[in-house]
Amino acid sequence: MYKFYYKHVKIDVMENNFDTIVAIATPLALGAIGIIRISGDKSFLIAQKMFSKKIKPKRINYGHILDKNKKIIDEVIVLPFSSPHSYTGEDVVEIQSHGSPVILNEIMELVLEYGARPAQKGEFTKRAFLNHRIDLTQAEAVIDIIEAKNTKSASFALNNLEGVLKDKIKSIRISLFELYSRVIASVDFPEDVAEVDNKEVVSICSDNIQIIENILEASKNHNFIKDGISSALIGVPNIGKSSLFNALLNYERAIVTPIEGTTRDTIKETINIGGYSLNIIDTAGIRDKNKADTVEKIGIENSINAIEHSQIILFLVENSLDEIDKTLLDKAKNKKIIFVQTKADINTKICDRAIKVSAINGFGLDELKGVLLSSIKELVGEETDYTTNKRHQNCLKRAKEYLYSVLNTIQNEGFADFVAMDIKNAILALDEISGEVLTDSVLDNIFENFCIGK
Ligand SMILES: Nc1nc2c(ncn2[C@@H]2O[C@H](COP(=O)(O)OP(=O)(O)OP(=O)(O)O)[C@@H](O)[C@H]2O)c(=O)[nH]1
Ligand SMILES: [Mg+2]
Repeated sequence: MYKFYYKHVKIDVMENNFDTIVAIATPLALGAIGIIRISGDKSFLIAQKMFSKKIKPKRINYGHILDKNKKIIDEVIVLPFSSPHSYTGEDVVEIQSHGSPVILNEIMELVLEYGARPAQKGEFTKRAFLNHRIDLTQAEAVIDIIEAKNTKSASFALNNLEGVLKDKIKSIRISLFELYSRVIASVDFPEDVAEVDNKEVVSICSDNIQIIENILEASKNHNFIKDGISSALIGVPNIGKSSLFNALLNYERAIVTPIEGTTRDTIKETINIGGYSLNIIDTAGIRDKNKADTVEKIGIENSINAIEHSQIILFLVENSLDEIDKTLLDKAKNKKIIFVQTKADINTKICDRAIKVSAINGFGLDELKGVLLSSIKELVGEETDYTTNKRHQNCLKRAKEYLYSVLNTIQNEGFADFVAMDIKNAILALDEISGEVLTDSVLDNIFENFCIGK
């Protein structure tokens, strides 16, 4: 049972004596290859008991997995990784079998019978962290890579795994730690160590506040990149919203009919534009509420909500921008607006400020996607090469508040002890990001989001 960590040293915990764990690391579905991963002191021993030949270290071992009666379960490849040169830092064996759920389960059961226990979610990565192979930002990057919905998120998460965020936080920490050491030395040994000039303290803290604020500012974009940007299709009934929605998705997702009020509920789907996720929302046509029935009225309310929750609004018109309801335009005034003129294949009217498209023959779709991409890029702003999650952002906000408190103390001519205490607290908040200080519950919370076998 781990209670508390400080600089990776466990306090009030049992010996670092992990048992041996096993999991099927690939999805339990039909596939060419399936992988079973074993980690812990007994992993080599267990693998040897079930393998047809002597397992050679640092080699790709080809052979068979045999059950307790020496009957062949499957033809496999066994990859042994000796501690500390493995994913978890412990002895690890990966068994590559055929990707059959039946075989994978049979091998898994055999490993359990020979003394391993089933791994919990994220337990392999948790061990990599506890064995100091990676810090917490890198462990979180693993799940971000697995869950990435677009190439951008995947590449930023990969950078985190390589340590980009870790190094960024480390450089703030180094500067604050150096300052803290000098301030605390002057407090503890006033006769021997000169006081640190307040101007210098203010300058170092202000610089670091600025760096933290820049990271927090960029984090808004991280959320956009990770979860996607939302875009609602808005317009009167029958204007062609669902048809355009289907054309952008490239399949018939929404029902299209010549009957006004066909779409009742909002439908959301995600497409990939230039490596970004765009969540497109098809909405109910908005018309005079008095003409609509109860179901349609609810649909209209949902459409208004869709405007409020989207960053890009596509207003669809047939002939002119005057068709757009003024109150809806008003609701979208802080959003990116794109005007689209529909049914270009049969519509000859000219509407200057709108992009002409046809959902029937695809005319204008590339132009529309180009404009969508520029709008996404404007919203995302300057990209960073790393990403942050809510937990990191929370710690950064706390570190920033402590540094502001330092500035406040100095402005009010407070004691140097208080200055030292606040700098120390800022450092501790930063250490939570890397996982050098954290509690069991934070750790459990992070790894609960993982899948089994990772
Ligand atoms: N010729 C032509 N017809 C289109 C085009 N887009 C839509 N339509 C037709 O217009 C009618 C209405 O299309 P929908 O896509 O259902 O319109 P909507 O805006 O979703 O309508 P509601 O869901 O009722 O609000 C259908 O008969 C479509 O076939 C287009 O680009 N060209
Ligand atoms: Mg529709």
